[in-house]
Amino acid sequence: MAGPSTARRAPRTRRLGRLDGLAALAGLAAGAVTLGVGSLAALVTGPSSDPLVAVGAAFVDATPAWLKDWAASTFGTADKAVLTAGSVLVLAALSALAGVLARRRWAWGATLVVVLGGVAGLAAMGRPDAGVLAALPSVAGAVAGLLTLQALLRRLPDADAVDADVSAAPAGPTRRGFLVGAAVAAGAGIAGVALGRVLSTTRRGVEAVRATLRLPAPARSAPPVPADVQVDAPGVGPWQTPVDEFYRIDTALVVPQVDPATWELRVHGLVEEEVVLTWDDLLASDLVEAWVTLACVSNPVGGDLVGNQRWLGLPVREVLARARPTADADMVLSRSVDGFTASTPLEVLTDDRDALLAVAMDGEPLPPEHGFPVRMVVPGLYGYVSATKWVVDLEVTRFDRATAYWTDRGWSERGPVKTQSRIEVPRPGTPVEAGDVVVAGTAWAQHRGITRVQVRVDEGSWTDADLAGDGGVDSWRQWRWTWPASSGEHQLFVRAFDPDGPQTGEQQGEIPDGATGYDTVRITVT
Ligand SMILES: Nc1nc2c(c(=O)[nH]1)N[C@H]1C(S)=C(S)[C@@H](COP(=O)(O)O)O[C@H]1N2
Ligand SMILES: [Mo]
Repeated sequence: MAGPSTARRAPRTRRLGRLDGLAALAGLAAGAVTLGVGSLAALVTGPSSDPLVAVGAAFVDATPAWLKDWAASTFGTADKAVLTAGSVLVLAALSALAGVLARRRWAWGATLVVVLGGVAGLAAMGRPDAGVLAALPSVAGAVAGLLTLQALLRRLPDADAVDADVSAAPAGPTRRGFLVGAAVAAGAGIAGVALGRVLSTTRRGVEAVRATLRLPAPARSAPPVPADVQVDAPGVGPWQTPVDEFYRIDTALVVPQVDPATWELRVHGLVEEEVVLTWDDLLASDLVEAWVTLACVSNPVGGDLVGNQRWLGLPVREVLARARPTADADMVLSRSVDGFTASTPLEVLTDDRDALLAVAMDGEPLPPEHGFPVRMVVPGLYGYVSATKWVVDLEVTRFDRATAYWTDRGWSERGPVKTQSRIEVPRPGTPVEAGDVVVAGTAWAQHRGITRVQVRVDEGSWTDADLAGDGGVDSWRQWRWTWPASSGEHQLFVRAFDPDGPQTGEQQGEIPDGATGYDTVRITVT
């Protein structure tokens, strides 16, 4: 039975448990200080050297394609925020553990902190744009974290005082004193992270440079857009996608900040002559303007990872002509400042289409998240094999010699856009009344052009829809059909034609080279 000694041991265990709780708090506070110092130090060494960013980016690159796909389809474009939140949670757990270990034996906790700092430092050094000091923020952060942890653990009340109120244990460290110290450290760390994030986007003044840039007038303007490209049907999206609504897809956790003054494009590999193009060279060249619809290979049937815009840029073939590719070359591997790569067939970049090194969208310098200062835009190809943002390098090579970012993750090495169409009105689930109902949407077959769109109701036959004005073969085309709707449950289907015939109705998912199948909506007619 419980004697006096066991009666005393139980509360002592509880007191030790509370000490572990306080030690975990010390660990959390030290973790926050680590991130804060790391984030501030990264202001000097570059955004990708921020420990949290570096680890997240390395994780993104190491993620298997199926997991990335699942994350993108589950969280959509919030996948980056989810990744950051997940990393912070894991880091918080490890920090708390470091605190608990360090209280028992300093060397254990310290080792964990050093290992975490080392992993972050290595991840930062492994980023494609890493500078020589890339590991510095992680190292500085780990040192600051260790000092914080040590200072806080010294302020831990001893086991017997942990429960005592202040007046009962006036001499030694108190619980309240410890909590104040931990809160101050954690607050300082979080403030450091916030300040680092805010300053990193303004510090280099790339946004300021962008705001004052003057772009030259095009040497060749885009052909005038017919007045009737926008179909007369409320609810159909704009033919010209507003820049701030243009979909964004990339692997960058922080938007790369590239100063045009230091931007260079190196063209090398299987060429007679290496070429280095500066921003001034680029702007001094004859720039052309073109309407091009950009689409993502991950766009599901009926999806909205597609947009149409007016781009200004230098045809890639002009730059390639200066470099003179050798006869055995068949591919150009474009590379962005953050290491993303795309493999584009050489023939697509040298034929007469408007494959551009683009500097503007809708007449304004590219927004940073769309590739400022220079990106590629290639009519007819999905973005993952052509539309490299923040592009800094073109390696002329061969498909049997080099592979690109998404090809290494299971996607096709070539990505011509598949002919697609979607129904935008009526929206699924909206009740409509029997009678004439406007059915309308958009179709695209970049660089081939949409020649016809047909609609089908239930198992009926295909009927031609009216096509809106034609903005050119590289742009999408809107369509409209008046449906004599009878009451009941109905299902509408759409299909588009390019000069080679109708799109396929065979259903395929996005992997490995783009989804196919008919877009469809179910409508209840009353
Ligand atoms: N540097 C870089 N460029 C990139 C990508 C990327 O991850 N990194 N993603 C590509 C993909 S998959 C697509 S669909 C387009 C999207 O361009 P947007 O974000 O301007 O719409 O950019 C392409 N260019
Ligand atoms: Mo994409």
